Amino acid sequence: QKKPTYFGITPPVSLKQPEEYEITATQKLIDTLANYEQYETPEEAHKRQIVLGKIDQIFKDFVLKISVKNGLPESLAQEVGGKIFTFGSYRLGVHGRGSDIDTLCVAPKHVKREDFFDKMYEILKARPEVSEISVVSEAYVPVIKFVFSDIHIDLLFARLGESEVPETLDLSDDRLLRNLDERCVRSLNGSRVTDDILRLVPNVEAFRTALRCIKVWAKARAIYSNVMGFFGGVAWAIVVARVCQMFPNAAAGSIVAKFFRIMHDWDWPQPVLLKQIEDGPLQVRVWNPRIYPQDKAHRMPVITPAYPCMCSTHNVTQSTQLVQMQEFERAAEIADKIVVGQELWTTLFQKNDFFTRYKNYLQIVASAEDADAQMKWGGLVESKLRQLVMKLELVDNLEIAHPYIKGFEKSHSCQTELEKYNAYHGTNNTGESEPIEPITIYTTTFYIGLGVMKKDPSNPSSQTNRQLNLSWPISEFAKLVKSWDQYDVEKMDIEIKPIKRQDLPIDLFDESEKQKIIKKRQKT
Ligand code: 3AT
Ligand code: MN
Ligand code: MN
Repeated sequence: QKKPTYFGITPPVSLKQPEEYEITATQKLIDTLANYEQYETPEEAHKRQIVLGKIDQIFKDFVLKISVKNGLPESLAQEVGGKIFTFGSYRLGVHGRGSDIDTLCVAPKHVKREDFFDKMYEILKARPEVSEISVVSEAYVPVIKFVFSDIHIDLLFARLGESEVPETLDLSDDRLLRNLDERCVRSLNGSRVTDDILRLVPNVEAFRTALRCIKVWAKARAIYSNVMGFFGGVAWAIVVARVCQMFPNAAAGSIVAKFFRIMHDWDWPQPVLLKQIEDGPLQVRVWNPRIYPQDKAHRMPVITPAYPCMCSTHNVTQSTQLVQMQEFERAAEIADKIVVGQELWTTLFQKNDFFTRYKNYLQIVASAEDADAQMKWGGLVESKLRQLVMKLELVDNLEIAHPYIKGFEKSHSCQTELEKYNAYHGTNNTGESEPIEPITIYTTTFYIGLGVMKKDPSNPSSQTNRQLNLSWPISEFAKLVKSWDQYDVEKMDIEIKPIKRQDLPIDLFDESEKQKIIKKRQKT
């Protein structure tokens, strides 16, 4: 069988070489991204390499130490190896100055998970370059997080079934996954997916520039968050890679312009694939909407290329899909003009208008009386917020429940009953109040924009009853988050209430927006 000479599951759409104007537009894109501080300096790049080299050495020393401890003669222990791999934005070559380095440590069979999360942690902690170190060994993907000479590192661990891990090891072989602990399979996955993406694009440089552009755009437009139901880093990388496959010779600027149109016109829920989904040696589920009802429910499936293939966008809801489609449409119109020189790239990156777009919002305040508890509680509420969105989507007359991509954290030192009340309820009430024992309350506040259905002129009754009844979604959501096994009724609370646009806290806006908002509010 003859191997196809192209990347992807269909032949390219066009093999056209870029025109002069497309090369110009791409150069302007690179300049604009540089102005947005998206590229690190050569010194910073060099520093990252030094840090990675040190971590590699620390890990190899650690593997050697464990091997000797396990009774291996020193001479043999020198041979067992151990290798680090990077993944995430650094591996893709689209990282910014503040990005972390996502690093996977691969060890031979006799190095146990506990060894890594105890001993390797101790060794790192003792290094003078290391600060802010913490272990999350119970997570879905266990990780050691730390800062090494000012560079943030996420360190994952996988233990293979072999007795040696040579420097030549390649993680692409599916057979490596046999008989591995599930946590190891998950830890290997990030690296296998990024490597596959790079292997499956025809022109890596064009892909990188296009993806950098899409990341800046998606963050500015507030549609970059897997947790909240939008595409996350992996999904954005895959969809950009797919468009690169369709136009192997196109310049990055044109790939971006085509990208928005293609995403907008895509026949969702047809999946975005970089290669055919394949079966493999594990007893794990591979994405398949014909077999699994959950998979069939995915609205905008973007499938990871490495076995076992998974949907990176299972969190997308009716509302977040609608928001993304609106953004694709806006961006397509702007990008078409940019490519022919009639518009600037900065127009594409204009900040979203989330906090002025809707007349009504839902405000969700998660609070606790100590910072540590609030970190966990705020995280739990965030991870469940999509459930609230999906319940809101069922409310009569509600067209869209649009979650903002991040929560806002605040600490409030309270001296009076009223201040305490305000902190818990996200209000700003004033008046006389009893002094209390001073207390600090920590809050994380989330917002969901509520778009009401347009009036239907052909149906007069639709104009009368336009009240939104939100009580069921609100009470159900409160019940859901409070059923968390670490919920502490004494220390934690949640307040969910509708809030009008003009009552949104002013600190949601940046300095340039504030003046305008204040003036507008004084008028009404
Ligand atoms: P940055 O430049 O670092 O902001 P990134 O794409 O590298 O962008 P992350 O470092 O957050 O983003 O994530 C890198 C990869 O790690 C993406 C995904 O494969 C994995 N990952 C991130 N967060 C989680 C998580 N909570 N659980 C499991 N895997 C995760
Ligand atoms: Mn990263
Ligand atoms: Mn990371």
